[in-house]
Amino acid sequence: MSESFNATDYLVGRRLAAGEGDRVAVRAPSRTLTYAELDAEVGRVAAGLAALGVQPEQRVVMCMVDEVELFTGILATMRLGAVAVPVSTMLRGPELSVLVADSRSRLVLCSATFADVTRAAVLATRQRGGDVGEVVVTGDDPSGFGPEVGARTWAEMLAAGEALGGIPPAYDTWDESQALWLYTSGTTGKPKAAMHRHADIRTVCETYGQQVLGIRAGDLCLSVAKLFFAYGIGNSMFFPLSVGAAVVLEPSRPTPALLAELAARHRVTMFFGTPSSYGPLLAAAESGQIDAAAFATVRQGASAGEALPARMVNGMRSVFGVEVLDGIGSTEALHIYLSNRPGEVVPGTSGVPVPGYDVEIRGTDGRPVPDGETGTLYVRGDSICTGYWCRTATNRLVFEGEWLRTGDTYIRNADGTYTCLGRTDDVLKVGGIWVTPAEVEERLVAHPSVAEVVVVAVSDDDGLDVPVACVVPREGHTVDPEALVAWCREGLASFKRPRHVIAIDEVPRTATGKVQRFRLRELASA
Ligand code: 3SK
Repeated sequence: MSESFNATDYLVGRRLAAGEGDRVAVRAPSRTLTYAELDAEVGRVAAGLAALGVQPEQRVVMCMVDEVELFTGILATMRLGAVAVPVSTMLRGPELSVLVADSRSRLVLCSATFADVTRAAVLATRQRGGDVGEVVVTGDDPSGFGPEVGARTWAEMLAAGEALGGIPPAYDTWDESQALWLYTSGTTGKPKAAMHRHADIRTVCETYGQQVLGIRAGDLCLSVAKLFFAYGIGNSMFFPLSVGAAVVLEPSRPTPALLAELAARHRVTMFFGTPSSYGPLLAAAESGQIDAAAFATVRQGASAGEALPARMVNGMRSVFGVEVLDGIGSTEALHIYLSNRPGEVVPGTSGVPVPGYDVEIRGTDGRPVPDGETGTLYVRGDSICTGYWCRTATNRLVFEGEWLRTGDTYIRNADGTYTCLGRTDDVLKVGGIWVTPAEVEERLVAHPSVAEVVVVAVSDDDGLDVPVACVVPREGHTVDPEALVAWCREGLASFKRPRHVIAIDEVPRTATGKVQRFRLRELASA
């Protein structure tokens, strides 16, 4: 029999019961909320959602910036026993429509900035027979939606809740009840919702949050990844609230200058970045654009999304004095399951398993490989999602009993740490020899003309894989294919050199920051 458990009680209500309601929970540009104020606001939003007809187990899509409305919208939805579905704010109307229709959401919450995208998505969903009943938009002007969509404002939703006369009691959810669906496009490009239970939220807080990060009540968290990412919602909501700590929410895109300003102004203690943000931060400090002292109060940094190059781990330590724990997680696991530990960082590795998780590296025969041999990483632990919503065929491939097949190629080192070698499907065999794209990329990115590079396999005329480098040039440089191939010949075994080099404007990434190699493969084969 499942236990009664509601993640919103665990994250917010518990604090009030402990007499800690006056602690600060959220600092957003619009306002600062204590735990008592957050609890009251979550109650008001829950009443508004109930007034709009939201029932337990129904899904509520949220296309919103990181602000108080998204924060309380997620918590209120879970409190009602309904399922919060925060989605990427980078989507276009047709892409958002796919998620609204797929999740069978009858209500969409959106920030005013995404009114156009949401309007297009709702119209497209209805056109394909989807039943989106209501849209609620922040701000005070819903007129842009027009009469055919008919949105109401956030304030109108709250007023409808007040008219109901009181805050609805928290629904009696269980450990097993659905709480949060997060869409992941993965590297195949097809979005699917990873379904998470209320208990999964408690698991990630009590494992990575408390046993690896050691997050505590006095902490103030700042995350580059937004709340709609699994990485972001853990960093900015689950971990701080689970211990009575606070979070800084920032709706805009986090440039190095903005991150430095926020870190200094709020005296941030925990900073959560990604490899694509640590690079620009280091460059900005080195060029004098930001002052490294802005991060002086940060006691711990973390990184995920893709492997953090050793030079960035070392750079963050020497330039900012910040120890960064690189780790790997996934939307399916809700958060990080392999991570470096404070005081024991091994740069260039993903560290060791997080307590509560087991990992295995399996070869093509499905059996665990010995240390030092590469294979596909599998993970098991209590926060693994119950599956993808309505994706039976994919579920049968990805979830093998208790184990999740991550699709990442890993090696276990002699010291017990694990190193990421890229996606399982990315490793190439050139002339019968395995070539790891990461190795060729590391060489190319050391060239002064290269800002970013991704190496993919493309079939040649004989149907054999050859490495192709897709290069984003540094500002003020152009891509010189011959010079770059010569550079690789100089620094690598010749068979590893790219056979072609193409220039690209930017590296395409998934919502969680993973490189979409399939897109580059398409581009390189065209
Ligand atoms: O990509 C990752 O490493 C990750 C980490 C935490 C949560 C979600 C993801 C995708």
